[in-house]
Amino acid sequence: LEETFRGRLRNDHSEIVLGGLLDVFPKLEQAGRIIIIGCGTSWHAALIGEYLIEEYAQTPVEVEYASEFRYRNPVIGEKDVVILISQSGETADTLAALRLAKEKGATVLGICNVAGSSLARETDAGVYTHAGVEVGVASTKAFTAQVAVLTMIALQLAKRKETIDAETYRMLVKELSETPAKGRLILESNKKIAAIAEKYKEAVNALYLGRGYLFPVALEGALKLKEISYVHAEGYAAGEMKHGPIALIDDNLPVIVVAPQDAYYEKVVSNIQEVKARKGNVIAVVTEGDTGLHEMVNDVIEIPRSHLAVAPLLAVIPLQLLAYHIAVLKGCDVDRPRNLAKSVTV
Ligand code: F1P
Repeated sequence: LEETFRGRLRNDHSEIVLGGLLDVFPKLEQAGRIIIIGCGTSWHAALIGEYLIEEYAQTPVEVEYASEFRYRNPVIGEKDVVILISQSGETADTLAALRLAKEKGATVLGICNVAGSSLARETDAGVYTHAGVEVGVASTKAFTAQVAVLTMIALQLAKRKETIDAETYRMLVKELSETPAKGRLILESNKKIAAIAEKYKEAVNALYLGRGYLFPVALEGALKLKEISYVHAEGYAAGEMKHGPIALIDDNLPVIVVAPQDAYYEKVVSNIQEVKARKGNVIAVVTEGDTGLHEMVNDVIEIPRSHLAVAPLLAVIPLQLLAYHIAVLKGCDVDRPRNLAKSVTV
């Protein structure tokens, strides 16, 4: 995160500078619609981007899987701005989506980690995530960096469109600037998370729940567990639990609930009660000091208090660590999971 913010967040919290987008910001301001496209983890980041841009900049956003977008006949034109997200910049579906959007006259922007990649070359403009070299096949720090870039885009756009006031803008830039230090604090829970992983290493299924900005984080937590530990995991918007997944809950099912004290807190607590009433095992990611929840659930992982808009950057870390420890305990190769490729170029 520090690298992603370097030179982009002014120390006095007065400004976000996204040099790569300077020329295209007027296009973004006038966009009738923004379409964000990616695959896998990048698609989860896109969903958070949708929530942030609609909340703060009030531009309509659609999120698409590149693998769907490229094969249908999407209604898209010159007024649309398409943001393509890819760690590698070489994912075949994302590149095909880019070319289709370009052909139809849209402005195409990239969020990418690899300088000189096809995505970086073919987009009109973009932002590098500066997530360093991703050694593991499954995206982790690239996700955090993608979300950080999308948050900066949303806030910068909101400022330019004057859909947020100067005070809110400064407060959110400050919140962003505090996330690297808060992220480091979460890493100190590593041993505790390893102990929780030990308890659940035999699980064959897992359910991840979150609301609002933390719904895509639940999706991402489930994907990480699937990718590196080969445990079947489902991520759900917590409010959707009663529409199906509730049938899965019994005393064998770990349910990982992202439950910081935010605007959705009361609702998430009632979801936890529903799981507990059916004897599910709840691992909750909570705001530090939230002792009320400690008593209600089986295991807790604390994260520092933060504004809702930056919470995904923090809440995903314990979920990545949990997937990592379960994979290690199961003897899986966390860096090179079976059947997966770093760049899916076909
Ligand atoms: C997309 C992706 C990753 C996933 C795995 C396979 O890659 O689905 O999100 O973790 O590595 O590829 P990219 O387009 O972001 O490079």
